[in-house]
Amino acid sequence: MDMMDIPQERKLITEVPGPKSRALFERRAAAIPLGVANLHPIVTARASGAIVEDVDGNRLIDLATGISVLNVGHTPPEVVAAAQRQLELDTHTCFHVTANEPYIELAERLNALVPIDGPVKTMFANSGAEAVENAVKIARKATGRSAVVAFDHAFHGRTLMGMSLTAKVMPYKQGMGPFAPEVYRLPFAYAYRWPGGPERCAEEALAYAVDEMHKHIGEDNIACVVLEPIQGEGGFIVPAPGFVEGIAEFCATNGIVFVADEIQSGMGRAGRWFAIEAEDVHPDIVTSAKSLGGGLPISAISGRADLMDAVHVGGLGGTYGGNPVAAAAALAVLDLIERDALLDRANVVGDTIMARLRALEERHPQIGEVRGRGAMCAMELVEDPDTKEPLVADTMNRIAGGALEGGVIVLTAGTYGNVIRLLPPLTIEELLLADGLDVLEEAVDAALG
Ligand code: PLZ
Repeated sequence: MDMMDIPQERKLITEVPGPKSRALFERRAAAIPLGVANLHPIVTARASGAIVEDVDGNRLIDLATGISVLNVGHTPPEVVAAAQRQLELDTHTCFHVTANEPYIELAERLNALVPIDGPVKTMFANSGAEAVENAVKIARKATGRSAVVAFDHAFHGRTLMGMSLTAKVMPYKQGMGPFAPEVYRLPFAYAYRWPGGPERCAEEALAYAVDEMHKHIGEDNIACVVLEPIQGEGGFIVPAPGFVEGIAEFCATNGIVFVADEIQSGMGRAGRWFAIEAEDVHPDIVTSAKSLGGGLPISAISGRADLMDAVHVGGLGGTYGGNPVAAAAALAVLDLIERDALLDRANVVGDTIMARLRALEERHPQIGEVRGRGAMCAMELVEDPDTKEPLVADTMNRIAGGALEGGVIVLTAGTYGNVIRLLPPLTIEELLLADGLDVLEEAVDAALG
């Protein structure tokens, strides 16, 4: 066992949050702006595998993984060692000044992995938002067009273009406009809430989108469509079958760049390297981030070589993009996903979670829908299954807060904040996952009565 390994067991030695977390949160309140939110009032001391140990010594089961960043688990020794090795060799020269091998090798690895047809090239940035920004820049330069299409319930980041593409106004946009121009929003094929019912969702959403792109935007004006193959922040919305394919076909026919934002859904989370692989669709550009770096900040923009090379020399980049330490960590992450067959594990973990959520759904009519792919699973909660009115925030907080008090970290999501999403490490041990789900189940039972 590695020196820093933490036993993979839930263990509560104080109430949660404990006194040390509470004291640090007082300092935090004085030193850090209100706008930077915390979902849980916990301060981390260290983390390993699927366990987060807080400053009070409590060991919490992490079913949130820093919002989909630790698909390979916290601090796996291979990733830590790769980053440490690179730290001692070279931390930064800036790729624009002198290149480094991890950047080049990671580009080669991703070029071979992304489900894009033909030759592929990849560049790196630091965050998901920056990846989306670059995808739009490349699509605009390559097409000579300016319009960008995004969807209801989408999340693409907090920078100006990212925020403009993001759907939800509170908390992400309120009072922070004006937003980037030439962004158009279309309905997403959200079967559970589709007015005409789930059976008609894909067909109607697609017909509406195509008509809108033709009549109101003009296909010849559209540089790119940016789409999450499974929406993340929006509530783990799996698009109704056929919708994504139809959008991709419309893009291909009309010279529109199809961008799959895989920042949350990629790197094995949905049981495939990239969630879009379930759709029989070949995107033109794929954005990756989060679990790519296994905890270190790095994002990737992979695209058809002809598009990527449409930008003139010097038109892309940034000081830290593809930082060698983060790139070395990312290479170790890709190795781990391959070595430990984590795509298969994602499906096993997902089956376990789905079975438990479905059993809960039987007991509680307020669980309106259980959905997901691979280990990207969620339940949407409502006040009443007929009206589908979202469950009130207070009850949602009791579920997430109840789980935390029991030693399990879960996340909410959704435009209406009424979704519990589960993002455990793909490496989580079965017994630990079962224990975490027991605690969640108790919290749901207590909150829903
Ligand atoms: N695209 C699909 O999920 C980040 C946001 C957390 P950054 N999602 C977590 C928060 O409250 O800000 C995300 C995403 C998709 C883009 C992004 C943006 O990635 O690395 O946070 O910039």
